[in-house]
Amino acid sequence: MLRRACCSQLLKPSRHSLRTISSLSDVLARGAPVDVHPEVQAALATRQPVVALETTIVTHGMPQPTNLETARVVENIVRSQGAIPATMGIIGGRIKIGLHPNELEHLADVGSNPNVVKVSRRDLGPAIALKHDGGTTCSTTLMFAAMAGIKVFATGGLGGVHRGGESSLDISADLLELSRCPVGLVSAGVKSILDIGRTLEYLETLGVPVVSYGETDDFPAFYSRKSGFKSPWRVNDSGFAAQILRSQGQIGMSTGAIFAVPIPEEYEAVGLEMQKAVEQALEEAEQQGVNKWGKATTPWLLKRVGELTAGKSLNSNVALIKNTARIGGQIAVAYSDLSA
Ligand code: PSU
Ligand code: MN
Repeated sequence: MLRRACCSQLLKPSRHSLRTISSLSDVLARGAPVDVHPEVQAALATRQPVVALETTIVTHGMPQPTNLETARVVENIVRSQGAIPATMGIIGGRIKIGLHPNELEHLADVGSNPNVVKVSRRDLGPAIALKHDGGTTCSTTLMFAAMAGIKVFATGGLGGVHRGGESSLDISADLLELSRCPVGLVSAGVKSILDIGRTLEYLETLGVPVVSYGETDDFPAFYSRKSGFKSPWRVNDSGFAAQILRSQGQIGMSTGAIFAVPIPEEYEAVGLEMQKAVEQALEEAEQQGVNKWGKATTPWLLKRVGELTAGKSLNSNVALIKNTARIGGQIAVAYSDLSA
């Protein structure tokens, strides 16, 4: 009897040992400052589809007032697909899983609140303890989604290995987080401010599948539908995307996945112009030593590309995130259909 109990224990590792992120109930039981929006809570309790959304794009990625307008539109697009949006953020040191409209407005009003922090994983403890406001990067949005059991996260651009990253070691925490959060991240690929080849290599090392979503296996480069690199996998249907997430979960993998959705075709023409601006911004950053500023590098480059393209990059940015929100909503719906 004793041996039997022992063996079955070996065969049945506790749920806990498979998890790298605490569940929301454990986090709340430990008294962590986390507020879940009632609508999100109700959706999670009844296994309705939910899509996580980030807010670094609101606080550090887009200028006012486009930042707030886009965040609202993106929430509505998620709803139009039959899913509930959960926009993440940090307000006064409290983690928000789903923001109330006034909280989203508060975070977006960076003019009145210039100290709002870009909160990546390493910033989370300090931002909570020191009661800061913060926009969540992909890394912290992934963490909160995993905590809450949200399976899909839609955004524009993911962080990656910066150019020269092989010596500077400037590699976004987003990548490592994708290896420990079982969440499908829907994005328009990574921007060519990054080293796209090394970003894909690093994701392979971390065991994170990169899946092109659509008609080709080209890995998109944010403003442009092609980066010159291929994704190792492709799907063209939300059901298959959802099945990938479910399969990973069934075999106990804690890994997420990247679904790379190219920018709509009508924006492709300006992609070349964007590319020139990206190269110029990178040169300027190098000359001015922006790379030495760490977390400010990405926001600085995004802002400079916007200036150099007289706002055209912003139009593209809005268009591609609307698109990823739509697909994200569809994948979330397909995932909850699978588990129904
Ligand atoms: N890329 C974009 N727009 C963005 C970001 C990246 O095109 O707004 C943001 C995302 O929140 C991403 C973060 O998670 O920047 C990555 O920053 P870093 O490279 O410092 O990790
Ligand atoms: Mn960095």
